[in-house]
Amino acid sequence: MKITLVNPPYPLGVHSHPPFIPLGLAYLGAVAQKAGHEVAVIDCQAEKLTYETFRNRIAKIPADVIGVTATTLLYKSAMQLIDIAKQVQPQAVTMLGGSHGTFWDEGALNEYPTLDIVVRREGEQTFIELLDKLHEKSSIDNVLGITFRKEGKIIRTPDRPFLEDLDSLPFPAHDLMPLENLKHDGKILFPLVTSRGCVYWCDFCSTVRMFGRGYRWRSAKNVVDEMQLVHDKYGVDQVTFYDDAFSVNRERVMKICEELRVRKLDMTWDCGTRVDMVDKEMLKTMHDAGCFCVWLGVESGSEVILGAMNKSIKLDQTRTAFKTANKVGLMTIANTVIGFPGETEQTARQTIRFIKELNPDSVGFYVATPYPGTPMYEQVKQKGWLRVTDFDKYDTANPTFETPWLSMEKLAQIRYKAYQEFYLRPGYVFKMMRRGGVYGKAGLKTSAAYALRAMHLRLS
Ligand code: B12
Ligand code: SF4
Repeated sequence: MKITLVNPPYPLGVHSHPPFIPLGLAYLGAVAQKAGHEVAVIDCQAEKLTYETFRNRIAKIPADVIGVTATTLLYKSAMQLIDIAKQVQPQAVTMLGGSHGTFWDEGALNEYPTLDIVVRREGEQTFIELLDKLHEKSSIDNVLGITFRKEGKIIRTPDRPFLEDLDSLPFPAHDLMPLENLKHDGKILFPLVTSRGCVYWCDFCSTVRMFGRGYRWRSAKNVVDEMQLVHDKYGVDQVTFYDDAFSVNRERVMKICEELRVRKLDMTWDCGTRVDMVDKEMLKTMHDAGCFCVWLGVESGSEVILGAMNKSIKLDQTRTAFKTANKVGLMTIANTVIGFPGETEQTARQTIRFIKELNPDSVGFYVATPYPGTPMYEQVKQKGWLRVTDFDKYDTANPTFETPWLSMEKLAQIRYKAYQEFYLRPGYVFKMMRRGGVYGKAGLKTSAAYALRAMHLRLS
């Protein structure tokens, strides 16, 4: 069968990121190719396509199946593409997958008659089984993990059990991607996902509900084989790990580092994990094996809010993780969530103070956003706090709900002040000057942008 997989563009006017290889589509492309299908990918972000230019592009690729991926932020954009695809190629079966459709399956099918099937959660096995059934023109009623329309009704089949052996997956089909358009400073940053799922259950997190409460991982050999492949095939010397919690299995991390050492694979990499899942020996081993930066989930500087989030960490664990990472020479990036239900101006200020104390190399102050499928979404809806229902605005830069303790306006101000206070500290500027290189420059650029904005506001 002929399959076209599509990464939608960002909605206009939202905070967008530079394009990266959409790994979900790269995995789906790989398994579909392995099963003998012909696959094309249209990456609207990398190719800078608008809805109109997408119409021309999709018209030129006849397809039996057109599958679009979407997070919540990209949902409406994805659905516009599905509308266009159905107009241009009415014979094609349209599918939606990803972290929004998984929890908005009935909503999507009700809102968009041009959508045929939603694939929920982890997609590889479901996709291949669906393609088989569609190819044979047989019933899809027994395919696990899908939601679809049948005789005017919406049918949801039971969830599919998660794939146990992640090593059985082929490597992502990078060659399907418009790699030339994915270069940053002349280089492509290849992402790897080496584990799926998480052992925790934070109330704001959509990913653990997508990939399950349980940690599944690829073997060290399989991970390093993929690193070796991108190194040898594309000549790259840096990769990034997209895992939510890279170091849940400490022994595996140590084995990955050992495998890199034995193969003398000289590559740099970064990864993200939890502050309670690192220790000095492991961080030092990671550093010696090419890791230059760890992203750590700090989330809040208030233990009350951490408790409300169900994050299961203590501030002292965070302090120790940052100190240790710095000591072994790793750069650190802190992620925080502000405006979680229960947050007050005072607890938000505690977070800002805490971040300044930790003194990471970079920080993200993400506004708590109620993604469908999470307990936070249910709570916000049930309490009547939700103010913004347009998913185009769910970019974590802008508030979407307000609580009795914090208004949306105040939260937006706090977020701006948080960045300003962090990046305008002389200590930070000196640290970035000392660091130099690409990362030092990036830090200084951010500081300069906040300084200019502050001057502009003062003058206007
Ligand atoms: C890396 C990453 C990023 C990167 C790169 C994104 C990219 N282009 O790949 C950057 C930094 C740009 C980013 C930005 C954002 N991200 Co982000 N990101 C991730 C992360 C950690 C990994 C993504 C990934 O590659 N996963 C691995 C692949 C294999 O999974 P997948 O894409 O979901 O695909 C599988 C299934 O969903 C399904 N599937 C997906 N699409 C389709 C399509 C079809 C047709 C079918 C059949 C199946 C199918 O099959 C795939 C294979 O199993 C995820 C968390 C996670 N573990 O997934 C968060 C995550 C996707 N991000 C999230 C968020 C909130 C954001 C931002 C809004 C804000 C932010 N704080 O940065 C922006 C929005 C960007 C956007 N494009 O929408 C949330 C999304 C929640 C939601 N409901 O929308 C997640 C789930 C994190 C979380 N903790 O909840 N992100
Ligand atoms: S630790 Fe991270 S991945 Fe795990 S549930 Fe919490 S936010 Fe999600």
